[in-house]
Amino acid sequence: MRLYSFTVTPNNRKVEAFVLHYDLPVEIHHVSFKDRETESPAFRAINPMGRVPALTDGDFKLWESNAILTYLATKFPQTRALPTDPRGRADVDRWLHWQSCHLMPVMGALKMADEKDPSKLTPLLAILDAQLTGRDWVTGELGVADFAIASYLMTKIGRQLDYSATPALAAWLARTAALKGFVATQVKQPPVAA
Ligand SMILES: N[C@@H](CCC(=O)N[C@@H](CS)C(=O)NCC(=O)O)C(=O)O
Repeated sequence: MRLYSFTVTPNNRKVEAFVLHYDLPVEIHHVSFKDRETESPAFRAINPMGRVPALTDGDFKLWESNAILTYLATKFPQTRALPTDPRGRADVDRWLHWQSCHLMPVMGALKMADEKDPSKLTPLLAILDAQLTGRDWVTGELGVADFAIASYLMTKIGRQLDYSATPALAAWLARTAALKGFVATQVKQPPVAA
């Protein structure tokens, strides 16, 4: 299995951190944007969107970071990172969609804005804090939702937010940041392309 990645962005970091946390047998290849690798026909044959992360498993090609997370968790059930019962799985899917449909767009808009107004994130952080109150992890056990959401709150903007009004979230973020995979992917600069 081969993961095409670029550690520094949250969508890439969530998958790399997952692979490294569970020591999965996945080769991580850091793409070179400088060499326009993602524009090459070879890469477009893997992901026609020309984006990372992307995964190959034999002749199977997969892109979209959350789909890659759930594929890896399914392929490696020893991770216990994805429930198999319908309600447990739906709960995880809910939080993955929340990350991509709500958290990511608001954080993306904040990143692009000339005048940053982090209060736009307040309702979302309150919802996540309520979910984490009385729980160590987003869906109970450590799993893919933690990797998907935490990677966004570890970005530059995420690190600058004030979490004093969301103590359960703050404690969870500290727990996730201490996970082996997140420690291993804690880079400030893009990795040097091989
Ligand atoms: N929804 C996709 C987003 C993938 C994405 O936009 N990747 C960015 C890095 S985070 C990328 O490859 N950008 C390069 C480009 O747009 O050329 C996912 O979650 O995997």
